[in-house]
Amino acid sequence: MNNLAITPEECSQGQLTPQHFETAITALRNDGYVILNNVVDCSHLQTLRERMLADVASILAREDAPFNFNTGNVQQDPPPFPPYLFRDVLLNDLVISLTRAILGPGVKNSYYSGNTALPGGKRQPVHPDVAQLWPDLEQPTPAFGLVVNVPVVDMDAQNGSTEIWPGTHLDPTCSIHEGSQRIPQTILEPRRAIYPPIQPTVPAGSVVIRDIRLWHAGMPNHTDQPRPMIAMIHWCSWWANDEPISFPKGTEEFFTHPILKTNARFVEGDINYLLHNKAYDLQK
Ligand SMILES: O=C(O)CCC(=O)C(=O)O
Repeated sequence: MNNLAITPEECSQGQLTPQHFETAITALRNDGYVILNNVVDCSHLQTLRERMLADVASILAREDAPFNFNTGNVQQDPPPFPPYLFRDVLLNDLVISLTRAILGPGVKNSYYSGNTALPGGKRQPVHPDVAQLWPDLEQPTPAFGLVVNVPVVDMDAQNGSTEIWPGTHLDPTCSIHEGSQRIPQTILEPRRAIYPPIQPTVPAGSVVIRDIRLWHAGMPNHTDQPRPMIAMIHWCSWWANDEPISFPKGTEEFFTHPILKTNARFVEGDINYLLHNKAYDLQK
């Protein structure tokens, strides 16, 4: 069971029922992902959606637009300042209870960006965001990073819901030591026969948590509207390869949380959030 209907009581108490907690942890450990429905206020998403859809044109106007793999998917940060900062997005207690349970004490968020699937784009190659840390593992290691995706619109196969390959976070075949994070076709096909990929329907208000090693791909968006999706990364405390996120001075209090540390840099003045990403492995 990977898709959980979270109740208003769980949201208001900031705590999953023991049964939901157990199911979510088992899904994350065994399949590498879980979807929590109804955990983000839709009015918050509407505020984000209006701004993010308006921002798409400015990002695409860049000569060096930050496309990922191909021009169908662009890296798009949400506006990192009020009135666009929401606790149920950035510091969601239900999400944190799970990421803390998997990643241990000192869990930290070091990423606040997103992916926008553009109308008419191609699919991405299947890839993990970070592969196994060691080559030729006999046993996969425990999780060290979890991606927390917050779709800003309803997401399904029509508008390019992310394709995910359940269980592949435990596959030892590909490590960070390979030149490319693209999973070769010769590995994909046998895997497909064991456990084929899925493209889940994810209503706005849901959060998808996935092991950062899980194979996945951005998919074509067959509609005429961009599909923005926020991405955060929760890391175990000892992960050292992360960068602080820039937020404006004056928002320090917002990020105070008893469990999740936000790896933030609080800066004076405007944050040029539409300029800071770079293209990744782009083959036009
Ligand atoms: O936009 C998506 O659905 C996924 C994008 C992605 O996986 C990536 O750009 O690395």
